Amino acid sequence: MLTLHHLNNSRSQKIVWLLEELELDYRLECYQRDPETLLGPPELKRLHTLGKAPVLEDEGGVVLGESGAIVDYVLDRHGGGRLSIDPADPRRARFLECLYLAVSGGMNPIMIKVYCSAFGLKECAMDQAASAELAKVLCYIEELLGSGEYLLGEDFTVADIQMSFIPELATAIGCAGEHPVIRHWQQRIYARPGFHRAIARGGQYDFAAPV
Ligand SMILES: N[C@@H](CCC(=O)N[C@@H](CS)C(=O)NCC(=O)O)C(=O)O
Repeated sequence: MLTLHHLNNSRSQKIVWLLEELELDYRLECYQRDPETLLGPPELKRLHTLGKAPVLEDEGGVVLGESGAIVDYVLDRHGGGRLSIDPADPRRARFLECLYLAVSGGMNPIMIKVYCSAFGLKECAMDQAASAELAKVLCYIEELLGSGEYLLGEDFTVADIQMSFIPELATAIGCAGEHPVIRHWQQRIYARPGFHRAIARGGQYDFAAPV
């Protein structure tokens, strides 16, 4: 059986959402951030050298500590084609781009801004450059959504789950900008029963907390 190690207020919430959408049987082990340092507990380090959440365990000694890889692994091994775009589908290339953007190009400017803020460097040149990059990513998400329901058109996929953190975190750090199309998409995806089950099981995510 799958075991997901989940830290409160962290990106492991997206994996809870994924597992709930797929209606998989899994064990959820919950950990709390230290209220002062906001770091995860030492137990996470005993599971995986990186010591961060999420960590996913599966039969056969699988222990994965990187959220993007966890998404790929779960879809490959347990997804049965659901929440994905088939490799033969012309939308596959865009789907892959979304998955990578959500964990790299989209998260990088957010993390730079979080660190700038934590180290008293708000509004320094690096912070401003990160704001400009984040604004581009938000414009691109809006462009991808266009007039479609979801990022890949009419099909809700894991790309919507993964990408959902970018505008949420952008809002939390005061860089959301005006993106009505993104707002409508957020309302649509957060109305899903799978999202509500994930919140009930993993807890409400406080996007105002540092990532
Ligand atoms: N690249 C990793 C990053 C994981 C990560 O930074 N997790 C944060 C929560 S969002 C964490 O565990 N922080 C607690 C700590 O560093 O002690 C992934 O996407 O899985």
